[in-house]
Amino acid sequence: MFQSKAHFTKAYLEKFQSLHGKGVEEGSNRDRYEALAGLVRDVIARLWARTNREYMERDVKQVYYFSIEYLQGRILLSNLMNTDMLQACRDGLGDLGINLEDLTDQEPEAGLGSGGLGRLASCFMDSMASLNIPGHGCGIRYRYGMFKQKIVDGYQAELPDPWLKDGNVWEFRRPDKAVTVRFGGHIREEDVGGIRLFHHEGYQPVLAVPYDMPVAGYHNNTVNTLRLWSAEVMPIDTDEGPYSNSDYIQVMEYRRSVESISEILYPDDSRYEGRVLRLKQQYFMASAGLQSIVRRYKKRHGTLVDFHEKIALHINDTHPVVLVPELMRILIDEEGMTWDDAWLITTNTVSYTNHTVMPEAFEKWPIDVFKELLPRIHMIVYEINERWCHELWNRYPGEWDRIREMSIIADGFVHMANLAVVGSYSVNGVAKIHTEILKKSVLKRFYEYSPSKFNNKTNGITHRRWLMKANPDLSSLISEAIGKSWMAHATDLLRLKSCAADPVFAEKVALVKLTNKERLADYIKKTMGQTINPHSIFDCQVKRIHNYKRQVLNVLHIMDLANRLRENPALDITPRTFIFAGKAAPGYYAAKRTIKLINTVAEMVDADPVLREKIKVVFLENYRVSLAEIIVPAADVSEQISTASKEASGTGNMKFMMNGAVTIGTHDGANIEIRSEVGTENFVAFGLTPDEVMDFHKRGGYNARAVYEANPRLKLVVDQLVSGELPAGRDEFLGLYDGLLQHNDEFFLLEDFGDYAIAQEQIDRLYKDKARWRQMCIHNIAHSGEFSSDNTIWEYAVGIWQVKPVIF
Ligand code: 26V
Repeated sequence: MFQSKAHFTKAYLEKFQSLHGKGVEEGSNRDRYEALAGLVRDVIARLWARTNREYMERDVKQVYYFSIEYLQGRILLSNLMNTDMLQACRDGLGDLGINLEDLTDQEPEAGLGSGGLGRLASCFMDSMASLNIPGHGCGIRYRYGMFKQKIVDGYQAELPDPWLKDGNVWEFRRPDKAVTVRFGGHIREEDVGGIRLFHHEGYQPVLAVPYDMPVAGYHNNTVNTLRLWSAEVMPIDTDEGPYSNSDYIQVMEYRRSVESISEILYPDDSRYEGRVLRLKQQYFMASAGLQSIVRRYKKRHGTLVDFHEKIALHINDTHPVVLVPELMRILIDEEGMTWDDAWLITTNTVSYTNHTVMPEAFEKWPIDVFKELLPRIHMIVYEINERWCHELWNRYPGEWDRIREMSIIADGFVHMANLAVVGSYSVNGVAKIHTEILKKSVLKRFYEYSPSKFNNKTNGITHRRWLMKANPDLSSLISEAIGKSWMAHATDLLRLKSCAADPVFAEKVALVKLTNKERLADYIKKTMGQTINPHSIFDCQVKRIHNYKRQVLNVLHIMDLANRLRENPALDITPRTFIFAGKAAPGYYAAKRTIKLINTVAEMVDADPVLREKIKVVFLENYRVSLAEIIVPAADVSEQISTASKEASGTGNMKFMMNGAVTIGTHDGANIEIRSEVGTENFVAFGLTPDEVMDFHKRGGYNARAVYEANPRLKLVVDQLVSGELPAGRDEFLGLYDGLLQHNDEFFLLEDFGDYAIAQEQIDRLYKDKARWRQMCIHNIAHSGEFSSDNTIWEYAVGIWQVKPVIF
C-alpha cells in the first residue's frame, strides 16, 4: 500500500506510463483518472485474492445479498479512503500539480438503481466489508443505468445513461465463471426406476457472464465481491443455441432477444408493471447467481446436504424471489433430493426484506406468462402452492377467504410476496412502524400463521460515504473534538453531545455548514446559472417524486408564504432557499406535473421583487448519488413529509441528520425512530399519525373539500393552482387540483397543511436563535451513529444470517 507520498508518486507515474505509453504531463484528466483508479485497483485486487483465500480455507458461512438494484455512485474516493491511501495520494498528486477532485470527477457513476432500495443495497455492501463479514452482492450489469434527467421548459425529459461506454475500471469480467440460464421450451417427464426425471427441452439458452467488482472494507484488509451478471449469446461452437438449424436472421434475432435482458434498468417506482422482460431479468439474476454459488459450494463440499449451514441467501424485496423455486429445482432435478429434503434446505437458506406497503407495488405475474417463460419453475411453484394450501386447509378448515389471501397462486396470478414469505425463514420490515404495519395489516395472515418469522431491521446508511466522504471538513472537526474512533464505531459520535453547549465548537460547525452551502451555491451557479444566497436557510427535499412523498405539500406551503409576503412585504422571516431534486418515473403523469409545478413556482418567485428578497426555489436536475453528496452536507432543513404509514423507512432522512440538518417530518418510517433518538426538542414533527391515516382508510370520514373550505389560506393556494395566476397554462395543474378536491386528496395534503405551516414557522423561529439552532444540529450529528448501516448489518448478521466476521 502507498501510505507515503514518495512511494505513491513513484507507483503512480509508473502506472501512468505503462497504461498510456506517455508521460503524465501529456495526459488528459481522464487518462490520469484511469491510471489512478488502475493503481488503487491493483492494491485492492491483492487484498481481494487474499480475502477469498481466507474465506475458502476457513470454510466460513457466507451471505449472498440478491438485489435487482445497486446505486453504487462513484467509488474511487471511497476505495482510496478505505485502503488508507487518500492522504498520500492527495499530496503526491498535488506535487505533480494535479488536483485529486479533478480526477474523481471523471469517474462515470454506477447508477444501477432508482432510489432507496438500490442505495440501501450499496450501503449494505460497504458495511458488510467494513465489518469483516463474508457477504457478497449479486445483481445485474445493466448496460444503461438510471436515465439522465434534463429539465426542459420546466418539464422532465429522460435521456439514456450509457455509463459503460468508456469502460469501467472497477470490473473484472470472468468468462470462465459463466453459466447457462434457460428460458421457454417445455418439460419432458420420464420415469426411471421409480424416479421421476424432468428434462427441459426446446429452451432458449442464455449465457450469463459475471463481472466482479471489489468492495473494500474500511482499514481492515477485507475485500468482498459484488457480482453483476451480463446476458450474452451462447458461444457459436457449443451445441446449445439456435445455430445449427437457423438462418442468419434467426441467429441475429436470438442475439437481440438475449442481449435485451441486461440492457436497461427499469426506472418505475410508481406502480408494478408486469413486463415480461422484467421477469426475465429476475430469473436471469437469481438463476445465474445461484448456479455460481452452488457450483463453488459443490467444488468445496462435494454435496449440498448442508448447504444452509454455510450459505445464507437474502432477497432485497421480492424481485429475486424466483430464487426459491430455482434452488428447489437444483436440489431436486440436479442433485436428486426428495421434495421434503430440498424444501427444508431452501427454507433454511432464504430470508426476505419487504420495502413497501403500497399495494400497487406488490409483484404478481399472470400464471400463463410465468408458465411459458419458466416452465419447470412454474411446476415447482405450483407444487409449493399445493402443499402450502394443504397445510392451510388443515390449520384453517373452511376459512376460504383467509386461504385465498395467503395462497401463492390466486386469481390467475403468481403472488411474489406470498412466495417470499412462504419460502423463507425470516421476513423483515425496514423500520419499527413499517414492521408493525406488515404484521397488523399487509401480511397479517402470515404473521398470525408464523409470528416468529417476522422481525424488524431498521435501515441505515454508511457513515463512511455520507459523512467522511461527503463532508470531510465536518469529519475533521468531529475528530478534533472527540478523536477518530467514530470512523470505525459510528455510535461513538454520541460523544459530541458534550460539545453541543460549547459555543466555540458550535461556531466551527456553523462555519463548515456555510462552506458546504457555498459549495452547493457554486454548483448551482455553474450548472444552472442561478444565484442562491448561502446565508439563507437551505431547505431541502430531495428524493424520488411521488404523490405519497408529498412534494406538492411543500409547494403549497411555499405558495402560502408567497401570499403572506405579498400581503406584508415586511414579514419577518429568515430568507429561505427551497431546494428540490428527484426523478419521476417516465410514465407517472402526476409526478411529472409536480416537477413542472415546482419549476413554475420557482419562476413566479423570481419574477416578483418582493418575493425574491426572501425566498428562492430551485429544482436541481438529474438527482443521483454524487449530487446528493453535495446537497446533503449543505442542508439546514431536511423535508421528510410523506403521508404517515406510507414511507417504509426512508434513508435520506438519516443522511441529512448525520450532516447536521434539522428534520421537519411526519410520524412515518424511520422519522419516528430518528425523533425518539435525537429527542423531540431537536426534531420538528407535524401531521397525522399512522393510526389516524389507517383509520381514515378503514372507516372513511375524510372530507378534503371541508378541510379546504375551512381554511382560507389553504383555499387560496389550492385555487391558485388553476386560477391562471401561475406562469403556466391555466389547465397545467388541473390534474393535481382534481386529485386534491375531486378525488378526496388520497394522501391527506390538505389535512396536514395547517400543521405543516405551523411547523415551518417553528423552523423559522428556531433558526433565528443561532445558539439554539447550532445545538440542534450538533445533537442530530451526535445521535446519527445509531443509523449507521454498520449497526443494521450487525443485526442482520446476528439475528438473521448467523454469519460471523472473519478477521485476518
Ligand atoms: C415503490 C412504490 C411505492 C408506490 C407504489 C408502487 C411502488 C413501486 C415500487 C416502489 C419501489 C420499491 C420499494 C422501495 O424502493 N422501497 C424503499 O425502500 C427503501 C429502503 O428500504 C426505504 O427507505 C423507502 O422508504 C422505500 O420506499
